[in-house]
Amino acid sequence: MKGLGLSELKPTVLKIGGSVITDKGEELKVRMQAMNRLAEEIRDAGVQNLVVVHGGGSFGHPLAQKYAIREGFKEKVNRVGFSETHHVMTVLNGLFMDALIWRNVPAVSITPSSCIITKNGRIQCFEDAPLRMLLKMGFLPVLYGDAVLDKELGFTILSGDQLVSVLATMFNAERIIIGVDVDGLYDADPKVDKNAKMFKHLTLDELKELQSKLDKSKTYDVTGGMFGKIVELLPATKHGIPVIIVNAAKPGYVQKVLEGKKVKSTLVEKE
Ligand code: IP8
Repeated sequence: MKGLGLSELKPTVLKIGGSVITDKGEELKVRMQAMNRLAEEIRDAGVQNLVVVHGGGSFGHPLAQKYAIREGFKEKVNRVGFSETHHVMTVLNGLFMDALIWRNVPAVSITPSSCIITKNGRIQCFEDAPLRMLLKMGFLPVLYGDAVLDKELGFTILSGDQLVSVLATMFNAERIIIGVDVDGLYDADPKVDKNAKMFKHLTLDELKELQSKLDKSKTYDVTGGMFGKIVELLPATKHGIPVIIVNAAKPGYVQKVLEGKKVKSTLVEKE
């Protein structure tokens, strides 16, 4: 295994949004068809050096909200809430792992709460040796947004987006692919605003400008966390890692982007 640094591997980091693999309209409802299709797309694209991160959707989020896990440890009841939130994420992850492994993908799950500790919600410790070794050996590591321990708060929620950004920067990723349930990044929520304009290409400066405008925009608050994603991904973009935002709910799109082919999407680059 000597002489195979991760900077040479330059992995691709792929995020699959929780809204793609679960139905956010109903608690604990998985979209098994989408999950199976995405597992096939990942297998067929055959990308070497890939890390997958998935979101929480209707598994992690309702429980995290019910017990206010993000705000930290307060009382006994939210301690059980932490366990429940983490547990349902392992269930969702297990379903995705099934879909991948049954299709012959050498995927291995890495539990974020077992290797990451945050401080005020930001990743502070990351025991990444197993992840590095898995990548070097040609496995597909799969991580997810999780309920994690936090040095200040006791515990909190770590979003898959922060994880993607940190992983990509740590491993000097070749690119980040963000699979969501809309076609790319818009200036308003395309699900409620017919006139929402999609960006095909954004530079870091344009993105920052957009961020300051959108900050004041109430409409954008309802875009299913898209704005939060951008804020999380800014450090990786600054690092020079291109980010492609693509519709993972549309069959074949993720596969094509993984294969380096062009599809309708938003590309965010440093310049
Ligand atoms: O869906 C959050 O991950 P995200 C995970 O990537 C939990 O924001 C546990 C709510």
